[in-house]
Amino acid sequence: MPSYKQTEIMKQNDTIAAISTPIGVGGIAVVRISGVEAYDVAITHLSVAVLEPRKATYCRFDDIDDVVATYFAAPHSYTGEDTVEIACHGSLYVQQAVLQALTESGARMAQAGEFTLRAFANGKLDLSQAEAVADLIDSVTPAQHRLAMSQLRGGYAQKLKELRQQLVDLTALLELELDFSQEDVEFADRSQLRELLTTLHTQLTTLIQSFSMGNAVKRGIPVAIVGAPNVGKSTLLNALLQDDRAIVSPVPGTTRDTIEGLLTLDGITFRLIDTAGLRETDDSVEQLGIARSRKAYEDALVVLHVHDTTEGMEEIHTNDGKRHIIVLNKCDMIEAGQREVQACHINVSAKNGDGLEALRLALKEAVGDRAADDTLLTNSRHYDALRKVDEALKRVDQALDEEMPADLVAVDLRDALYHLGTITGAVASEEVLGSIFGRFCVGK
Ligand SMILES: Nc1nc2c(ncn2[C@@H]2O[C@H](COP(=O)(O)OP(=O)(O)OP(=O)(O)O)[C@@H](O)[C@H]2O)c(=O)[nH]1
Ligand SMILES: [Mg+2]
Repeated sequence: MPSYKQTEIMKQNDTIAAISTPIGVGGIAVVRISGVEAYDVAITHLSVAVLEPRKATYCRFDDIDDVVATYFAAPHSYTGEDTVEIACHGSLYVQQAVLQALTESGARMAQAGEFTLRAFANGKLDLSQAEAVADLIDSVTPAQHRLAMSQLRGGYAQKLKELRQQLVDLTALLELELDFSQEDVEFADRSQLRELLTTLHTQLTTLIQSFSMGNAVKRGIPVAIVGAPNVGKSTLLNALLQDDRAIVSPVPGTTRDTIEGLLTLDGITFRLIDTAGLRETDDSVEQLGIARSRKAYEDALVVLHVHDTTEGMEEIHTNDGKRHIIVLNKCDMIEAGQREVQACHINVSAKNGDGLEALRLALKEAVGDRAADDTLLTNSRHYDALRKVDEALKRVDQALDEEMPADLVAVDLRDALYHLGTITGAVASEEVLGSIFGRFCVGK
């Protein structure tokens, strides 16, 4: 992992270049060059005399390739510096030759994430937005994409701004009191301060609590499929995924290991986990599988309890914060009129697909609006920082209770502001920057 010294961030008078498209052969590849000399370095290789800003220019790059060059003049570029993007043919040879030509005439190879680091250093992005860019690049599911976009410029980014503003207001109010006390004036009314603090605390708590949901949404909401052997759990998994993922057989105890698959419904991704059927057994392999089933159950936010409808079922009474859905499978084996119909039960036939639509609906309802919220907290670094803000605010609250002098209260408030600042990078350590930008590939 590269280490970013503060001095390195400040020192940006060199020009960097990298291939910004993925390694491999493609239709086209983009080589990017950024820095004070980007334009001069690029133009020496091109068959045109000038590049106009923001115009794509078709020209020749040395005798290597026909390319399209686009010049973004500072500060109107991703990095905030002069940048030239050269789109060449996607041959490995051409990409490397173009990059090499640029580095031989004054640019140096960029480190991982260095373009985005420069964007941060030039105030184009704050730290949480830079992290969102990494998440956006990594996003595979619609939910990951939505959360990354929200962190980049959506509800979540807005929420952080609001929190910061409220903290600043609070501090200002307290400093007013500090000013007064210097003039030896008694400033007794702290009720407004209290009110602001309470509002702030409530919002902060909601955000902190959204972390478990945020994480689940990002990775896929864990849904455990549990039940006795042979009830049709694996058949149900396959039917929901529309894929022949798990082995199905009439032999009880077929599934030994947990088997996962992703299912996306209306933009929400669920991580379905088929498990080994729960029963008493002497088979040591099956026992291991059953232990894994229990673990999958514990970690799940939603549990599908599958029963064979011809065999009856037990009621479930739990209050563990999970959503429980009772699935009566093999409904094709009994007459429609004889099916048990209760609101919390869903009759399905994993075999012929009956009732699967109702089950999908129940899955969506189980997470409901919570998963669609775009102010969910998903980043563990932010989570840690917000917890520290929370602790500092609790100390402020206590100090107010104990009627501490304003300057003591102010210390904790500033502490809260400091920790909030670490999220956006208003205050950032080398270590933090290194771990964030080290996540990127070269060229980003
Ligand atoms: N008629 C009918 N048979 C089904 C249905 N679903 C599953 N089966 C059959 O039930 C048997 C067991 O199915 P599995 O999906 O392997 O059951 P399981 O719950 O995963 O079993 P274990 O992995 O052993 O715990 C197979 O013969 C399936 O074809 C259904 O909806 N209707
Ligand atoms: Mg199975």
